Amino acid sequence: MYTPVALLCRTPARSRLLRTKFMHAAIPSLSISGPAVTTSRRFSRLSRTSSVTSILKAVKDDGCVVIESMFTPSQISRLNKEMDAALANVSAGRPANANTPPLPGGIDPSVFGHNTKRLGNLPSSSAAFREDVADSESLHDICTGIFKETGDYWLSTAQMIEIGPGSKAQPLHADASGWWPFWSMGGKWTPEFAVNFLIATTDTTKANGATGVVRGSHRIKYHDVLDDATLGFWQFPDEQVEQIELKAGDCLLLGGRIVHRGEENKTTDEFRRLLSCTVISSTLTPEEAHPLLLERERARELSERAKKFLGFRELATTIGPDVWQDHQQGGLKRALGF
Ligand SMILES: O=C(O)CCC(=O)C(=O)O
Ligand SMILES: [Fe+2]
Repeated sequence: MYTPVALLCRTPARSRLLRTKFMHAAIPSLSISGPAVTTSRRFSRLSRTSSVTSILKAVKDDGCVVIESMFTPSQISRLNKEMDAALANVSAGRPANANTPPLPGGIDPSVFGHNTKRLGNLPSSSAAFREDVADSESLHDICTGIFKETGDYWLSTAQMIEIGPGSKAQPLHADASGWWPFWSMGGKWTPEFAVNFLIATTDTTKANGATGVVRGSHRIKYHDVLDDATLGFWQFPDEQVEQIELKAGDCLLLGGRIVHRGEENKTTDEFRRLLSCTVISSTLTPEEAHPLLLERERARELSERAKKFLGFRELATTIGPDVWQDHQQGGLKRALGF
């Protein structure tokens, strides 16, 4: 299924028909089950030392959770230094995949933010990413809990998103929608299979584009709204989009279903930075081909769990065979020589 998020965020267009439908969508009725949507309660703000159980509960109940100080000031400053250098070579108003052809009609700047820079392939460009993020104890503890029903997990894509002054809001979307199970889950419960760790490397504020989320949208019943030919189920009035401000080092963990967007940067001089780190079940294919892109000499230095996270090890699934295997030479460790 072609989805707006695939068009707007990361992937080139595949289905002209569905894209055309989306572009002309009217605002449809929206079906959110469960308690009435209310903006009076804050989203949970937990911390690096909070129990994984409490973090998972918050994601299940609210669709997202803030994990305060998940990264230390020195980790963030190291990351930012590397990003300063890497972002200097990135053009604004383009998707993270610099090879993606421009969208028809010259709409790239409005879709990707005319003053927004996106940088992918972070394992290759950042030692801080390889050592502090891909090997983060909290990230792995949380992922182990989140993906326990389906097995192992790996990195789909990591992107630095720097929203510059004047960039408009990104289109609303849900991150798990890039994978087929999202569209077939209907009203039934399915385990999380794609989550996003949005790690602030600058403070994010309502003025400079702090991520906006739609409360209750993780309960949209897609089997109902997909019958609506307008495909406008991610269109919400601005009043329903609540911005979640973060301090540098905080992480906004999004479950795969919650509808959200990077917001407009209304400042004249602030560059909002967020590292978007999408992690998926081992049963799904990642967006970036990390093990084919990262130089072997760098991969060799990774911790065991970071090797697995970036695709240099086999991955277990709970109901099928292990995936990403070497069937002949005694495992990837042996085949790779590290
Ligand atoms: O920039 C943001 O605040 C949100 C980014 C986002 O939605 C994504 O990376 O999927
Ligand atoms: Fe997103």
